[in-house]
Amino acid sequence: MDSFQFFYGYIFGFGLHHVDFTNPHRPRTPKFSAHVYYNIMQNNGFPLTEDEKMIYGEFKKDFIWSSATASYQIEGAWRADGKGLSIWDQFTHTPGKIFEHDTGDVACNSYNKMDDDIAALKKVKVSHYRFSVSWPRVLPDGTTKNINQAGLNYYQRLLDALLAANIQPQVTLYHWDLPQALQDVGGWENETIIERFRDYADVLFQNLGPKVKLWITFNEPFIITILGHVQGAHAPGFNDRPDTLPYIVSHNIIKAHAEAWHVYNDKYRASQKGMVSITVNSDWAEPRNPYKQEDYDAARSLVEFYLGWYAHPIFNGDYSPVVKKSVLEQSLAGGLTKSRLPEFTPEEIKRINGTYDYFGLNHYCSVLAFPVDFGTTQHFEADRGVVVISDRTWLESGSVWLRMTPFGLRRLLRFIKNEYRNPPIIITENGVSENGPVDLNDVHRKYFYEQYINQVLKAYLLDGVNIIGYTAWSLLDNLEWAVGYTERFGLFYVNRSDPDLPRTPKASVSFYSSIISCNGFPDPASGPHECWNPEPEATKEPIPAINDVSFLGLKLSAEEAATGLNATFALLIVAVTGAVGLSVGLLLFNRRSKRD
Ligand code: GBH
Repeated sequence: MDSFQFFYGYIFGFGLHHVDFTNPHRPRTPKFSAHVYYNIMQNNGFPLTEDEKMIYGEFKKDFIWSSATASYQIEGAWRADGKGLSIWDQFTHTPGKIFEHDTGDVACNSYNKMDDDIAALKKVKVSHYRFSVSWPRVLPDGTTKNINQAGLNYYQRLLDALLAANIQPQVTLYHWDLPQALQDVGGWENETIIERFRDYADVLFQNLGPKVKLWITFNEPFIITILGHVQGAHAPGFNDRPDTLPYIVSHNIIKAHAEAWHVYNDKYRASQKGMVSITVNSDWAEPRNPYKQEDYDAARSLVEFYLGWYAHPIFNGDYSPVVKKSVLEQSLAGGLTKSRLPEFTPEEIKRINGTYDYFGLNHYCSVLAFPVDFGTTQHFEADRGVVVISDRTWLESGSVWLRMTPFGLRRLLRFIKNEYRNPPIIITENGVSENGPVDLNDVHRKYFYEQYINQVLKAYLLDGVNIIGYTAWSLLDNLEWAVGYTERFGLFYVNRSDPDLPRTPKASVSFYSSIISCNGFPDPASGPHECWNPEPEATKEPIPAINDVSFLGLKLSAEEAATGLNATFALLIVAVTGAVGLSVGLLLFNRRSKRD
């Protein structure tokens, strides 16, 4: 318990119990650590929780194993062969929008390096490849008045190369690069975009459809809406009407999706026999305080506003009751006479409902939610009324927003099963980043894929979720939107200081590839299994020189510091400065062992 600490008196409390020294009775209250310690004793150690335990088994036969990219993030060739400009060309060339002024002008130069990309896919042994079509590459001004044959040819060649490699294409129509010409007339805010998108979809179905069985209309309508039209962190960069714009934009996107689905259904399904759907993204949310009903409601609201916003009209019909109620109440609170959420007519509800052939899901992480009352503020955030934080024990990644939370994926999959009547689900993105120095031995990514994919297996085998595919984001390190090339999600490292932009596999490639070959996780107890064959470590890149270490005014290179006398050196500084010195000594020692 907290007690007298000699020189420090009562200011430091070392106790498992808090003692109130202002109270003559000196009451003791257990701290959180007391509960933690109690559990350690009860368990006589640290057994894995149910969430953490691996299970073994296989996915469905003919499971879709894929990896994904998007046109603006990899293609480059931003003005080649008649391509029109997109809102991302415009946005990245606007000063102050992108970290270090990075652009997609060259990106991974995939427009000219198709063979390298196919070789990479073959190495991973995926059955599918998810890529997106650049709308302005095919229709430079966004309309069908002018079809750019050179652009179509590029995608034709890509499809042929994939099929020749026995890799099935999964094609996204819209991964955020809207033709600038359409933005100039209002973009997603102008409802004529619905027709434009339908016509664009028609061109792709007609020209590429004979070679494509899997289509995705929109990638992440939530991000298009919120980052593009509320926060302004993504193109087109609007943040001036957070009360109305998100609802107008989303309304048009949902209708555009439905029209594209109907075109396929009416004109192409019979001959092409493919599947068309939308990919929504969502975090999973847990209550910040598991003892508070309000926090459960906030967690629910977060997910309803994330994927429910789009999935409810498409899978169940009309906007979700939670979304309708929240926007209406906040609108009325702000003195309006009706909701800022537009209404679908009964005919529209019918036309949109059921426009799916599977459920496309992008998922990265979970958050902890709690409610916040924003008063009468007229803003999307206030309508949702939720704020989120992370649990600080969740492992970090190369992106601040992404903490490793494998358990959340299984819960989200169960949510989708229960909410939308057990549709077939394809995970169309899931992955993790790193930033900073290059290390091809990406243990964090192996861990991420192992843990997340194992949760997907649990959802399938234990919860009966109808999961038919999984897609790793991303095949290549690429332009990570507003943060440029700093956050690297690739299975392959792309060396940007080499003008040839070579792709080098990270260690996670052979690991993911093993999961694919085994179609899941074989039980090591019944092994060894031929399919399970991850390479022990990636090809070693020479590690960039370690910076000089400055300590107590001494300039030491790590090499010098480490040579000969790790122990002595560490001890020496320990003698001088105590604990701080010890950690520096250990740091240098660690670096040395890593280099060995
Ligand atoms: C997906 O978006 C995208 O489909 C894909 O293109 C992208 O590369 C990938 O995930 C990784 O981000 O910096 O705090 O403003 C997922 C949604 C959009 C979440 C960008 C993070 C930036 C948050 N992501 N967002 S912040």
